[in-house]
Amino acid sequence: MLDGITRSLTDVFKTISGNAKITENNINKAIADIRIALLEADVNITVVRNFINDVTEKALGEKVIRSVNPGQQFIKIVSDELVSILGEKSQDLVLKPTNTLSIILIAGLQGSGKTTTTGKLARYLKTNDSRKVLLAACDVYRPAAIDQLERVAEIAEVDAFVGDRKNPIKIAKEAVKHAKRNNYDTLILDTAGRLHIDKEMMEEVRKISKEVKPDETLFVADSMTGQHAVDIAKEFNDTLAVSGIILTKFDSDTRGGAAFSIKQIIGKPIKFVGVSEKVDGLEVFYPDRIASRILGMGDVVSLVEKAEKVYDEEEAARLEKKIRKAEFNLQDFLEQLEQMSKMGPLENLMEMIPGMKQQMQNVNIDEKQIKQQKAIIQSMTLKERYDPRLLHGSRKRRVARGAGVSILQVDNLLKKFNKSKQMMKKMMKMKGNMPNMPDMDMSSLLKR
Ligand SMILES: Nc1nc2c(ncn2[C@@H]2O[C@H](COP(=O)(O)OP(=O)(O)OP(=O)(O)O)[C@@H](O)[C@H]2O)c(=O)[nH]1
Ligand SMILES: [Mg+2]
Repeated sequence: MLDGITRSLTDVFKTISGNAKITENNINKAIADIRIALLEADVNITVVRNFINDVTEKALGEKVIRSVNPGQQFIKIVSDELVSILGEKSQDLVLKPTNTLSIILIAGLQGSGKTTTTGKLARYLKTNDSRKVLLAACDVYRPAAIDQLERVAEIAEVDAFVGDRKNPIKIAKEAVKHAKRNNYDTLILDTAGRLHIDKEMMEEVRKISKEVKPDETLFVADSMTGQHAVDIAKEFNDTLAVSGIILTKFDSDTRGGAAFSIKQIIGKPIKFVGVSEKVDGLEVFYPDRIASRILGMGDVVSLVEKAEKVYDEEEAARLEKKIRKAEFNLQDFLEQLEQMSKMGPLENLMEMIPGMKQQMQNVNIDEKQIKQQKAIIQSMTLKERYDPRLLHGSRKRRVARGAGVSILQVDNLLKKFNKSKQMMKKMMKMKGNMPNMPDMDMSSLLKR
């Protein structure tokens, strides 16, 4: 269903690949085309606007890596941004261990695919997690709804509970009792859908939720309804504290906007997508795979990732040389801080370097502080960054104001910078004798 976006983006990249470097001029057309592609795919306008701003800023701010062409690098930037919009990583269901009953409440509009999804989810949890699943039919309004759920349960090879076939809240309550008594570990409640949001329906599902206190409340949205799905999801989320979204009919020929907008606007993750009418047509939602499917350019993305790694290594070598010659300046320091933020949470990074965690135990890593340090350096002119000795009186006041900090904080940064510069020099001398030491110890810069 994402073909439309894919096609438009492929054209965009063809245009930009011929250019020697990324400039405002040569990405303008590409950015405008991406904008149109997303709007045509029915992505929410605010989401599109933020996306475009972020991509532009990153594309112009990024240094071009020598071994890839700007078009390739631009694809990587767009890909990263797509992933961040879709939600970074896949999100599992959060259920209790199988010695207690976990409850999943399924809600959504009429025809969105709730009953079908209930069956798929049962099959998924049974096959992947060996769960003992019970389905309950809380839709008593549509004449054939209960029969449909029983059929769905049969296909998924799980049991169904129908209760008194009259009162959804009572059915839900009794289903919980029945499940506990018979050692089921997972109960999925299929609820009634209506054509539009109406008070009665919301009230009913809210009461069921209050009664059974579900572990997961999954909102089922038909991806074919585009932006409409987002508005509805918002209303459900206000009433029900939705914990995740399942986008159905992802296999259909829709424009795909819902997938982009829903996570951004509702702030809840898409956990699964429905990809067929069959019982096994449910897939975990992997943002990076979707992004690369959209771009149809997975190879390029991994090529750039590799090149970036080489680039980072070259950059580290360049810095090391500067430090040896005591040329390390605040601009380099800023670049180091940026590299560090790019690599993700510092705690994780430290864990990746053998022996680093112990060394860092007394060091308080504060990402907010890093942000502040970056802001201070960013408020300096290039000249000041190269020669911090210039920073006196009015210059210092200007920097403090620019970064929204006190003069004392600017002084602190400068002190730390000077100290670390000396320390780095010492370390570099040591490193000459110890070739296996990690490349650079930034710990002194991070101490409060
Ligand atoms: N192609 C495709 N069809 C789907 C998918 N999910 C559901 N459907 C179809 O959508 C239609 C409606 O599905 P139901 O599961 O009955 O929807 P519902 O939300 O339970 O509907 P009500 O109970 O009437 O509110 C059926 O024809 C399903 O086969 C999907 O992921 N892909
Ligand atoms: Mg149904």
